[in-house]
Amino acid sequence: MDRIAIISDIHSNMPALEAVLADIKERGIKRIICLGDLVGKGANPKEVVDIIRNTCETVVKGNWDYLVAEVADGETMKWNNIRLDEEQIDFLKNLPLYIEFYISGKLVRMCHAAPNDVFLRIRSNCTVEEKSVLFNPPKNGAKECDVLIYGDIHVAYIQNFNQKTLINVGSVGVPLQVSQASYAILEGKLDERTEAPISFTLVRVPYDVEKAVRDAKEAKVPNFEKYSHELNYGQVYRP
Ligand SMILES: [Mn+2]
Repeated sequence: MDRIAIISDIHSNMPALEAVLADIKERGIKRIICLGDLVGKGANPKEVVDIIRNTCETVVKGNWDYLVAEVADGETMKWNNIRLDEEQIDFLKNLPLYIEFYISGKLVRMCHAAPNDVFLRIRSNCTVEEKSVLFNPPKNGAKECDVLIYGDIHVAYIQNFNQKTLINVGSVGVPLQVSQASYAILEGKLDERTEAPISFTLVRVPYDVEKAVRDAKEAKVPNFEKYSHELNYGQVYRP
């Protein structure tokens, strides 16, 4: 069996990323795919981009990666942009929007929010009809996928419907509902077109939330109150 760890939405949170990478290593998993939103919100955009480049075999583009590297408008995006060097900006600009491969007879597609749109937000409580668009072929000649794995909403869940499986891996750096870093493990026979056993695991990893909050305060990240609320309570901040 082949095992792949899928991480997403690190948002510059180093203590959370380190805890997740240590857990992946402890389990002996060698392959890691990242579903975007490396930067934004937390204290360490530069360090996080470097670590992700060195540890992940594939990285897809998130909405924050796009906004920080390619738009850089507004206080938060500028704060992140100026902390990255030219090579890191180029790396974020050139990320693909999705990747796909076969595992245990299933065509698996992975993206940040939707295969062709980093801004389409499909929440866990959306209807099956709304969620179904994620399985559509992203370009002419592509196929409908069997399994779609995404990030963006920071809420981890697995749902089966209409012979398909939809998985959100949650967020490493700004996890909602439970204040522990979230990621997923996919296990099956890689590049196998014949159906075989396959498994999807959602993992939660405790990490030093206090340190992440302290680092962000010291770094004077924009919207610190909102960020610390999200880390401490696992809820979107509503003042
Ligand atoms: Mn995000």
